[in-house]
Amino acid sequence: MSDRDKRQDDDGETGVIVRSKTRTKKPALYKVLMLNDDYTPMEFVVHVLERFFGKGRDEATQIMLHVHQRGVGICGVYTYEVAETKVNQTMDLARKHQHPLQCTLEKE
Ligand code: TYC
Repeated sequence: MSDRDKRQDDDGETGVIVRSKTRTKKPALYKVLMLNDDYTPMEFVVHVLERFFGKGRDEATQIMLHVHQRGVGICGVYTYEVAETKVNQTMDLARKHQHPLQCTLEKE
């Protein structure tokens, strides 16, 4: 008998044990993608990756250079609300500094 079933069966009654929902679904994951452009300073992109994506300077620089050279790169993989927050934080700061940096979500 599962722990969940035991918890369901503590009412002192005899009879049917209700098997309630014990299976949980893993949440869907989303990639946050950064797109290259010709104007956003490299240092700004590295700063965003450190500040909002928790990267150290070396990894942030590697991701930035990957995007610069290949056109697109992955900043990280998160559940929907976390990914959406990071996209919004990135776009808000870029807008504030008048950089055209673009960041999007893609379902894994
Ligand atoms: N291509 C930009 C430059 O040469 C740098 C850059 C890198 C911009 C990554 C955006 O997502 C980006 N200044």
